[in-house]
Amino acid sequence: MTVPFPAEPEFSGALYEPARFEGDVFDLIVEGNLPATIDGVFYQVAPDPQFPPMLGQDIFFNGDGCIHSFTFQNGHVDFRRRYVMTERLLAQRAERRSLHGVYRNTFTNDPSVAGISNSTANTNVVRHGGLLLALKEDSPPYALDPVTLETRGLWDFNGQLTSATFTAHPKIDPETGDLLCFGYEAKGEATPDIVYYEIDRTGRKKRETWLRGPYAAMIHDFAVTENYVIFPLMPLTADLDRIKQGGRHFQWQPGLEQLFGVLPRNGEAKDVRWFTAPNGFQGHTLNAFDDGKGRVYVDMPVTSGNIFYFFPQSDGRVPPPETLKSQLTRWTFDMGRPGNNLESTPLTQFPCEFPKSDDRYMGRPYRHGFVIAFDPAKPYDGERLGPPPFQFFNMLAHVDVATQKTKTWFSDDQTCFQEPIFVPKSENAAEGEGYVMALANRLRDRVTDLVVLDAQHLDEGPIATVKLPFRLRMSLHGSWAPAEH
Ligand code: V55
Ligand code: FE
Repeated sequence: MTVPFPAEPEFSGALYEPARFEGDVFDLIVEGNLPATIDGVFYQVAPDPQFPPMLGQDIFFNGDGCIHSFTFQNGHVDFRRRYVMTERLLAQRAERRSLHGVYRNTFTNDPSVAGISNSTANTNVVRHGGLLLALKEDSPPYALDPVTLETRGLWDFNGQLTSATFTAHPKIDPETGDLLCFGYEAKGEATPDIVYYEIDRTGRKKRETWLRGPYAAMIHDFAVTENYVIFPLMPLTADLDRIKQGGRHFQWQPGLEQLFGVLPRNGEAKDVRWFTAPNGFQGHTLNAFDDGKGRVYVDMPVTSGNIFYFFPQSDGRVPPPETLKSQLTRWTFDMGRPGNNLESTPLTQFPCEFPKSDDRYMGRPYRHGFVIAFDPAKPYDGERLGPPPFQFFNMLAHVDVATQKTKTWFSDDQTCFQEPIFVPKSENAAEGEGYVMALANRLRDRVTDLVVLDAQHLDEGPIATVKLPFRLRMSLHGSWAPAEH
């Protein structure tokens, strides 16, 4: 018998109540006009705990990864949802209960799962080398069948992966199709080691560079330009003693600066330069590029303090979310001069996250960014829905980073958007010409839609709404994989 989930915000409400199902819907109902030329698959992943937490509470980041695929062909959309059959989920299913304790702390797990992978495969999903990779930054990827979503198992790139970990935010080089990726805590729990890899489109490792940070810290996302790799070390540090004592993997450090390691792509550890900026929370990277003369530009939302309330500072404190200031920021690193030559310029004034650009311009000069944003002045049905939940975003936004002109779309007083993706209109369409797709969780109606908008006219609202006949749980990242025919 599986008991109810705890009545905690992490497990309740229309966003966070676990959904737990697997299934298929053939030919979803579509309202509006879905272009028949959209041809490919939108993959996406939600942390979705199979069982109530062993310790009676848990954080969102520790849920079992469940993959969504939306397959677009000839104006039709088919849906599939499957759990990643991780070693840890299989062990839980055999016992019909959770066997896992504190997030990224294997010392708190049930002894029966010692020695099996701790990965939940719950953070991002990308297609590479004929496989679908489900990613969690504490572990190697899981490989899945891109069509059936059946789990093949942990994937070490045919023995080429030398690190204990692999990022959830790899990039694809638009010229070569190479997978540009890294691991942090790469030699094991709380180690300051970082590795950078380039793996070609057939799965062959072309580059491997090892370096060490001054301390072990979360490096959730990163950036790659034509000539440089940028590692943002967040003021969230890992400490093996704390972990061994059963504590949290990460702790916010209000006294630490934002740290950036900048590595020439063809360089070695001795070539890394470290830049710092005042304490703050480095978010996901929108895009980055360099000018060929040593100036490196990295665009990302930056927040004035700790967003991750579940990784408090040592005295247990977390700032109330409404006291934090957040904006899309352009960092400029000058590699041509010695010293801490790092400037920051705001690109927008409103809080936003889950940024995506046109992948064909990854690491190259670009203009178009797509984000989800929060406008607290817009109507919200707090009477029925309670206070806005963690990661509540009520708008989709298009930011032209050249002109800083922004177009937004607000749906209604119950809708929370998930990370948008950009789908080019055709292979050769101009940058940013295409569609933006995003899941829209209708909190009051307890259903989820997939909205499709013209990327250049977000303010006009969806051209098509793909209807799911149920609610999906809060999700994280995804990607577009064009049809291969
Ligand atoms: C993040 C999410 C994670 C994680 C570490 O959003 C960082 C950031 C879903 O898991 O393990
Ligand atoms: Fe992320």
